[in-house]
Amino acid sequence: MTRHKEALKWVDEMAAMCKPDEIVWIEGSDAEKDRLTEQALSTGELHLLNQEKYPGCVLHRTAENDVARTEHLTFICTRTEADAGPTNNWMDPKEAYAKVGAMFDGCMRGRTMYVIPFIMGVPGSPFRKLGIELTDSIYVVLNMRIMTRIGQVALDELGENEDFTKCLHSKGELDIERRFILQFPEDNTIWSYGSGYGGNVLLGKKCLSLRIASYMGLTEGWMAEHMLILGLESPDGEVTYIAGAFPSACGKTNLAMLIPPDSLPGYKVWTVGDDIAWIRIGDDGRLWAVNPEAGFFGVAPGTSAKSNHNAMLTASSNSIFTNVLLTPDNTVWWEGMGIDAPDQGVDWRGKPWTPKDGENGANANARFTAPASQCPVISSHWEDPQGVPISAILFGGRRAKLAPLIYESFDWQHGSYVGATMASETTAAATGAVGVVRRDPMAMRPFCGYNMARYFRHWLDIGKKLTNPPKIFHVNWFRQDENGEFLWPGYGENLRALDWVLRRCNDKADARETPIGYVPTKESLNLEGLDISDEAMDKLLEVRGDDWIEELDGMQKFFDQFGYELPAEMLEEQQALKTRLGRWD
Ligand code: OXD
Ligand code: MN
Repeated sequence: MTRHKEALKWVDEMAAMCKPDEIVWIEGSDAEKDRLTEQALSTGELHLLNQEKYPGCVLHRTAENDVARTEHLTFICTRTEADAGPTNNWMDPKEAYAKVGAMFDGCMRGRTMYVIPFIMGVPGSPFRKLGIELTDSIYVVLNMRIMTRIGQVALDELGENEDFTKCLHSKGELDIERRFILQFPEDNTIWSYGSGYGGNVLLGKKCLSLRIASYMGLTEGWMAEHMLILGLESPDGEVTYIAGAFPSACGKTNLAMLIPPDSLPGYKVWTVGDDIAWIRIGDDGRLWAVNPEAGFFGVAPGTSAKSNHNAMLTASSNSIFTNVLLTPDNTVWWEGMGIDAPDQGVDWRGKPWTPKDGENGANANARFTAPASQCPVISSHWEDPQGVPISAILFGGRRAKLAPLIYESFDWQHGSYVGATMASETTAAATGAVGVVRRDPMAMRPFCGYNMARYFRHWLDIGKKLTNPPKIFHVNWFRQDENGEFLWPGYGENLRALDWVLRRCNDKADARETPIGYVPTKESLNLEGLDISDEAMDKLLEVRGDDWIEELDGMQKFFDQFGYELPAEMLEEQQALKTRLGRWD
């Protein structure tokens, strides 16, 4: 337990509201994990997988209506609506506490309340943040155990008076009509009711490390970003760190663990993080980034030995699979796993399944939760308390048209504009239609804990303080030809774009200046050993003025909603792009 008076008082108060039969403080030991796993196996909350093939692995199925983040039920609860801004759902904190407090009232009767002290970041790091999550779900405890650092180690950091984020979760009735994910940035508090899906309930992840942390970053002068972090080792052995913001389910985990193609010998990619970066200005005027998480909560469908062999290896032991297909030999399978479907199985809903049914065996947003330490290419700096220095930032999304394979922004301000006007086709990571283009600035639209116009301001302000800013690039692995075929092979071949980034950082690669930024000349990309036609390369690097002029409309509409709060620099960049496009043919 702890001598932290405020924590004890808060746990008492929440217990008085939720009325659990029992309260259990989580210590983080292996014996505790085994005990909880046994218990969850006995109730069917977890299913034990084939321990020879998947040692230490279990399977969980969420409720059918609860398989992805629910953005329409996610609220930023600040005193004024303007503080949440036009891209967030807002609820008055008083109303939110009253409304959802009534749902929490008595919700843990007959259940146990687990108290999970946790650290985002590494113990002893000046950049770590502490939280305590109260939950009635063993699945949550076991996931938090992988994704964060829990138990005694966190209590030790908490001491008697350290600040912590108060995180309260209950599965409630798992009724979508009674589901709310509430962030109270001004109170350093999160309330999540009625869900059992990872992004809604592992409160250290999206809710704390992005929504609450972005607000902390604003007030404390740092940035919480939806970014992977990787170290790219070049043939001369030097490692350059790159951070990349991509919307959910756009391949961050794959890029973070990329395996270089044989035709580009001597390169290595080291994984620092696959989803979240906390970034600060170092004494050297550079940006330094840490990964606050301890595990990966990756999308299973599409993950294969070909697309991400390292993720397959990482998740082959001590991992939790959610909403995948269960095979007759008690292992897991999903669409795009790169191996034939079994003749039959039990699908993510728990129903008998055969490939002939014509339905997916795994949910499109099925996940694996795996310890980062098991990743074969984990960086030796992934737990460095100071983080790693960032030389380049990538923005990217899914765009069938428009954006070239890669381009470089002119400077930090222009790069911030490129990030602010990012758009992507939606994926299954959140409920709602898939494949619709929506603006997703810096891939943070669902995760920014305050008014996004002020978030843009924060980006611009940070840039002004950097004496050695990273270069900012935009990439698009998803451009298609007229027949809807992807033009770029992706996966390991994405290294060719990273290699160009590296050489641009060292002034060793050519580019042509276009209205949108510097685009590689064909010759400046290393295409050695890649089977791609000249015509495809031309299309991949094409900047079509008409398409961009059309895009300006969408960008302007997006900006308009922020009114006077939008930083003037953004409009300046928008106008400058318009002018450059006017001169371009
Ligand atoms: C995630 C997401 O789970 O972005 O990382 O949805
Ligand atoms: Mn994410």
